[in-house]
Amino acid sequence: MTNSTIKTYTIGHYLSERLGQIGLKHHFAVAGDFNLVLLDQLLEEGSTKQIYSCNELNCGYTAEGYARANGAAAMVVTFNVGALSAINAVGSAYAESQPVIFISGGPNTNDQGAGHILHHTIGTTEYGYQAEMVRHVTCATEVIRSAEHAPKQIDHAIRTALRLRKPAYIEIPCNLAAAPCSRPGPVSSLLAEATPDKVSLDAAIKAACTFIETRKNVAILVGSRVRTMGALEPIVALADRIGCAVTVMSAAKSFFPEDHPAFRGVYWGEVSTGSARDVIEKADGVICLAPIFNDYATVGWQSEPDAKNMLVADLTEVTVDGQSFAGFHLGAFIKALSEKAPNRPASRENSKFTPPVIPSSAPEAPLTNDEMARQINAMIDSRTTLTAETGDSWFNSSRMTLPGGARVETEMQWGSIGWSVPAALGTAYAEPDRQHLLMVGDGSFQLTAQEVAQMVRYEVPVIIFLINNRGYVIEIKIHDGPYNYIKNWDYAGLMQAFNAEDGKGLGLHARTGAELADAIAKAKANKKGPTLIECSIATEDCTDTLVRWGKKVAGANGRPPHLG
Ligand code: DPX
Ligand code: MG
Repeated sequence: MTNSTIKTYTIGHYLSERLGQIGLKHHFAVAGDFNLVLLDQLLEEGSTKQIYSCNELNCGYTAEGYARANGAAAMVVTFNVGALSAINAVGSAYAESQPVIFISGGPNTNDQGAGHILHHTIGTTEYGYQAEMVRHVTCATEVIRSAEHAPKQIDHAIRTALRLRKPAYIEIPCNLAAAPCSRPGPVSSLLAEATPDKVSLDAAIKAACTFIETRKNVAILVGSRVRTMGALEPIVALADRIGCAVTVMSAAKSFFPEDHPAFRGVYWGEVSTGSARDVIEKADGVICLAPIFNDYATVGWQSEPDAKNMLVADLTEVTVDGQSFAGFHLGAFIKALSEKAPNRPASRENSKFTPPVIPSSAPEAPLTNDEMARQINAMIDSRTTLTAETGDSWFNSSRMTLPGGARVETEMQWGSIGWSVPAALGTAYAEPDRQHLLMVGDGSFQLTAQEVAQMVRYEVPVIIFLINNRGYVIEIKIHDGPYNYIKNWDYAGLMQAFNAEDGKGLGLHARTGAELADAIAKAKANKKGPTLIECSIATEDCTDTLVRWGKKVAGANGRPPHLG
């Protein structure tokens, strides 16, 4: 049924139409009796396609990955048993600044406050606790109680999520999903950025120009939250205007074109690439665009630009020379600054960029981490998205050389292993015309492996590099113990189980460079499903940057408590 032929317009239809209006083409779901009627409404209105996940954690990560590529996403789960599983993924969306609309079915309104004990709940008679839990990982929490108020509550959640780039929660009782409801008004009030406060923006630009003018050695440091801007052109325009060197943080790999002449590498303290460390540590003025300086990014608090030398432009505020300005979004600030900023080319003129070289090995030699990373890097073109899971895949992706247009997705703030398999699937749904590569370690894969079955089901050709190094190697380097070693699986063999009678997924083994090259050729030809290439490498074989970084992070974790 299409929207115009719907006879009775319902709350579920309203939500469905809004999701389509904000630019979603899919929503992700796991069915359960508290959301079945809602799922019917979403199918009936039909603005977005319903895609199923194996479980709610995966559903959330798929939505999170989709939002990265599409700007926003929606997921639908059932009450408690579904939603509580999804909270980890919604935490990721919060930490990584992704507007995921988190929709849960809820108990029948007649059971609320009636002293009834319901299935799927903790067995008490009050049902507000799910919304209370979710409140901490969302920017708006709306529990629908009537058809009359539903439109404004749904709009409030969606508008807040889009403006703040954070997840928002909507709970719809199972007996209200099909309740008659008014039709939506124009969507523009949900989409539009709030009009920038021009006075505040002008003051911020004036302060930023003074900051740049009064520094000799200015550089730009790009942080991961610029992802929320979508396009990179404004950042390039700013770099061109100032004429300075540009570096990216590790979580912001690919958020500045590496083939741009101002690019100087990844700034990650002592594990930086190119001349990024020199550029940032010599600068007396660092323009930080939406950075997150957490313990991982600062290599255990060792490397953070000096606060007095920093201008920090975050999503909704700018801090410069001790003053703070708000009332406009990052994009508006960058655009305005790129029209007014003074020229300060010293950092670019006095530095060079030599891309890291990843060593190769003989084709018949046992596969090494270097040879694997080198071959994956060679596959990356301007239409490739590489998703890199927490683990050595971070350090491998960090040292890759990217053509303009290539994209790397990591989850360095939340860092929850298992994220990447469903997230890469979400990214691939959103951008079917790109090539999707995934690097995931054996330990991480074991958390969410079953989502590969959805890649088979929906014929999504993600190429998965499963790095089988027999354990949690990043943890081994930070703090070793028996808990870092895992049960080995026949990862490539799993594909046969996921294919069952009709799937077209491919599972391949690579134990040498030649086998990997052969597997990559087969993967590229397989357009009707995922290809999982199990890359077997030795446990001790990892990037040297991981080892150096791991020691510092272990030191930071091991600091004794301050007493008194
Ligand atoms: C853990 C991590 O095999 O990658 O390259 O071998 O390290 P590497 P693997 O995928 O192992 C990942 C492992 C166990 N972190 O080294 S990073 C702790 C952890 C986490 N997230 C969750 N649980 C535990 N990051 C959900
Ligand atoms: Mg591993």
